[in-house]
Amino acid sequence: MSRLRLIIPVLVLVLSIIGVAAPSITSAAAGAAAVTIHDDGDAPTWGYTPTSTTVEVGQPVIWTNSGAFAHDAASIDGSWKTPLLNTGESATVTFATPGTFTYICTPHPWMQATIVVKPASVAPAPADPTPPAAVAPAPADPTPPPAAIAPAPADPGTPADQQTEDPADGG
Ligand SMILES: [Cu+2]
Repeated sequence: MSRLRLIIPVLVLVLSIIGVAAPSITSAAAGAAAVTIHDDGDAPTWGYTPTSTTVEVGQPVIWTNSGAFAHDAASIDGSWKTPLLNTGESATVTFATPGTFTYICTPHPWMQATIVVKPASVAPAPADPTPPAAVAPAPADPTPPPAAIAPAPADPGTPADQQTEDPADGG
């Protein structure tokens, strides 16, 4: 019984951990690619990080201006352009067709980087998947304990009380 007394609290603990600490990973921009706009240092070093970003069709790209000046991202073929972003602002562009787009910052055209858009490889995941059913924990020890070893029966051939005459007695 001492074993059961140990297993039950452990099971309760495991279940509570599963229930409380199950990670719920939710992100508004799930799957988005992030590009940081920076303008620290000399102007010629201003730019985008990373300088080449690869996404799939339908996967958003988010530009965030971490610099002190206003910047944008504008495709040199004119097909798309973000608003002018002030410090801390961001803009999202989602590409509907594959292609390679070199883009620049309109006020600072030496700032340049590339977006590569590939065809979508898989069907988009559902927006709100139902959470998976909780998995019941496996029993701690599924094998039954070995059968108790029955005590050997008392030897029936041994007389319980054998009286012997002591020949020395009264001789
Ligand atoms: Cu700029």
